[in-house]
Amino acid sequence: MNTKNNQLQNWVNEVAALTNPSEVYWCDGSQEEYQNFIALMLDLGDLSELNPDTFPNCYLHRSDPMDVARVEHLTFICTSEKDDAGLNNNWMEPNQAHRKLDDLFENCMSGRKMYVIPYCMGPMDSKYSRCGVEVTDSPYVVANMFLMTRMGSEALKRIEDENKFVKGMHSIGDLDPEKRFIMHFPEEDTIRSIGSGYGGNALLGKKCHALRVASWQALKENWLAEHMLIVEIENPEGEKFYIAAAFPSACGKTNLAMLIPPEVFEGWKVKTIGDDIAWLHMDDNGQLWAINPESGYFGVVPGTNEKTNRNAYQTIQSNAIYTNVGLTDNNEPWWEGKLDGTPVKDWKGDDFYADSNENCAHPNSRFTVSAKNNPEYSNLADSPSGVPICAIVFGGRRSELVPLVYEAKDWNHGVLVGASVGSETTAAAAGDTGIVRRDPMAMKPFCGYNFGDYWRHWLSFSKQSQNLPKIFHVNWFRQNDQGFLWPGFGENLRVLNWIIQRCQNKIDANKTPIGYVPLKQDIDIAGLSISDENLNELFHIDANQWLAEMKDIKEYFDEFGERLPNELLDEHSEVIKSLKDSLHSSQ
Ligand code: GTP
Ligand code: SPV
Ligand code: MN
Repeated sequence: MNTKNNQLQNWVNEVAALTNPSEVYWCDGSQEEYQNFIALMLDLGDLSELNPDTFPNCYLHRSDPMDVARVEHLTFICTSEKDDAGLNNNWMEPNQAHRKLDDLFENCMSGRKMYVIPYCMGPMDSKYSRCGVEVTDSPYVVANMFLMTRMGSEALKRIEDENKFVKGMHSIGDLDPEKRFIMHFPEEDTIRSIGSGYGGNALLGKKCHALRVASWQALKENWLAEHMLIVEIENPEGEKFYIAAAFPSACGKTNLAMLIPPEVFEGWKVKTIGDDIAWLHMDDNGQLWAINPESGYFGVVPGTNEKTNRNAYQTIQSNAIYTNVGLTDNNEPWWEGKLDGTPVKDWKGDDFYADSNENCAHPNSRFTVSAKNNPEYSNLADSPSGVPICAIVFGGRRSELVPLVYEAKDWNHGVLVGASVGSETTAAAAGDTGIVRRDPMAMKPFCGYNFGDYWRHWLSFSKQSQNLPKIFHVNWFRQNDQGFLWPGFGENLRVLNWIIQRCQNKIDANKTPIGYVPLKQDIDIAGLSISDENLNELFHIDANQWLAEMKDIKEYFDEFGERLPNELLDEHSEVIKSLKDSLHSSQ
């Protein structure tokens, strides 16, 4: 017996009987164990050591070149009713899915060891945290889970006491993309993933548990599991504000969570609570509180440097695992956007030449680090009650149309704003990049149930509370033929400052058909070289283009049929009406 909990012991025995590993190892989560796994992977050739003088305790992992990102077309939600998964998800009937996976998992670990990882998503002593156990045959997964979750003996103890945990079964299988599936059984608190060793496909605590399964639990238990960063902002007066923001994958969450204030913002302090996932609960006063279920970051490497984000750059100088970056002539990691070093190997390990048209690092290359590595880590990330959220910010990557920032008229309109998010696809998922798609609340790949029900759940909060956060939308990615109109990164604090002042009811705004837009004097541009023309462009709202956008959104909503809440359509009609009115009055 490895645990006194029968449910857990029986399940692990069952998985072992099916997958047939040579040995079963229960992880204790100690630093020593982590170092042993690193040594094992160095031995196996799964990792190589990076320059120990400049990048101490940092390692490079090269994944299979066919296994470099999430695979949305192979990700399924297996609910008994197809409609519960919704057309935002791929669906398979649960019995059929289990049969298919049983075949794939049968003997898949023979000759390999199986590792049992008990983990706790969220602070160990928080009532909002939820536990899980991932069983895997990948030492890389163990090492990543060590850096990113609270895993090991303490989590096991909580699981034994609660007798409740999400069961996650993972095997890299033979990495054949044809036999790759990431399947979720929310009604059974179960995840089964095979054929990939990469990120969100394999680190089951992250997207699979903390978003897809947790969003289902959150619906049943009246809370929210969201693809959101959580950031703490302190102004020079010493007032602290906590903002949660949902942007799609590779659209700026980690960077906003680790923001460095511009020089002219003297006295401002920004600290990170979380960079990817937030679990939100309402207290008796109707205030939303957020915890970050994770304790580490799996962040996009390309673009990270001392100028764009000094914190992120410092965070990955030691004790980091790099996946799919290139190498310099002195064995340092290298990627597009790195300001120094001479790259000589690309992410596949092939020779790299400066004049190559290929990428040196894979566009979805990632770093894994403990959150404690972050120089601006907030201790409140460990607070069992979380932090009180004053603003929720949605955003997307839109080279056209969408202004730098606007504020929703109220909560229900804010739900429309979130549900309408469109964003250009990125390398975080397999498939074409740069194509605008609807990504409601940045949850298209991560909502574990029908979006119609999800929007209804969001809307229900305005009936439960008078104290909800204000809702905003931002877009750091507007472009003209010269590139980005807005400098982004640290300068985004100028926009957050406006958001905070709106939350304090300190300033007025322009009421437009799509929401409140800043009065020009209220965005502090001191010390920023931005032309008036660009600034005007960033706040311009073209009613005709917005009418076309709203038509597109309506077509998308209509696909959800009966599950689509009427209130959302009402909000949509309101916006259309104001857009049309604005056109008439300007004629
Ligand atoms: P996931 O981990 O996939 O969920 O991504 P994320 O939302 O955390 O995105 P991240 O902060 O890692 O940024 C993704 C890419 O966008 C990186 O290449 C960044 O350099 C770039 N980026 C982030 N913020 C900004 C910004 O304000 N402006 C511009 N132009 N680029 C940005
Ligand atoms: C994302 O794609 O949103 C990520 C990376 O945060 S992964 O963990 O692979 O999902
Ligand atoms: Mn993410």
